[in-house]
Amino acid sequence: MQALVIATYNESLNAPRLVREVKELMPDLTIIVVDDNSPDGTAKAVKELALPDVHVLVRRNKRGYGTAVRDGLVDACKRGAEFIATMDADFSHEPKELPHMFDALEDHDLAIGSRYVGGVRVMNWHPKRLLLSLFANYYVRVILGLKTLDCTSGYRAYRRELLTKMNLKTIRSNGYSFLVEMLWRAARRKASMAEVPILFVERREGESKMSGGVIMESVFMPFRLRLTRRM
Ligand SMILES: Nc1nc2c(ncn2[C@@H]2O[C@H](COP(=O)(O)OP(=O)(O)OP(=O)(O)O)[C@@H](O)[C@H]2O)c(=O)[nH]1
Ligand SMILES: [Mg+2]
Repeated sequence: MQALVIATYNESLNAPRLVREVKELMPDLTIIVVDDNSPDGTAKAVKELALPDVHVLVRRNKRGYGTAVRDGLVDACKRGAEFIATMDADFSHEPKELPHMFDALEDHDLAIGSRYVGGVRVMNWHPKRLLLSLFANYYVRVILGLKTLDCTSGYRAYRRELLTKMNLKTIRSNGYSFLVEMLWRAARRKASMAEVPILFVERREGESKMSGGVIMESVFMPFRLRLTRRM
């Protein structure tokens, strides 16, 4: 069984459309939307689609991207999914790439939808944002010794066996750091990883959740991961 986890916060303009599009493309896919009680009614809008195998987990308040994805992954495992993908709700990750992500899991433990493999593919990003992302990726590769060109892409697919080895309960980072920590844990468990080329498109609807706190977490977290390994 294959599943998809989508974290949402105030995505009522995007999430129902995305879920419908993905279901048209892959009718048998189980979709788990993890919403933090969005004031704009995202959860209700997805539930109203009343599509088969679409589940909405509503958490009481806004607790961040990382823990939302983690809760979704745990839920997907409980439901018996073998291959589990994650994507953003805002159409930055194109549904048509999803089958390629699952295909890559046939011979890998982890598939990363990569903006930077074989050249840079991002649309409508301010150059400052692109530079920040490229720098952040270089930074974590150097400090953590990761080989992946796109360490902060949230478009991914994991094999269940890998997730069960990764001890998700103890993951503490929450923003982009969550993505880096997941990669680090996978690398330490000798996971085989595929970078699947994707085109990343900046969101059209809804507001950005990029914040100073998220950036600061990303600056310190790679050091924390290295230090805890030493201890
Ligand atoms: N459940 C939950 N989802 C979140 C939270 N923060 C962000 N998300 C969702 O996580 C996904 C990624 O967040 P984005 O805001 O798109 O992050 P980004 O792509 O780096 O930045 P922008 O697209 O510029 O806003 C989206 O589907 C968001 O709705 C949160 O606190 N809780
Ligand atoms: Mg986005």
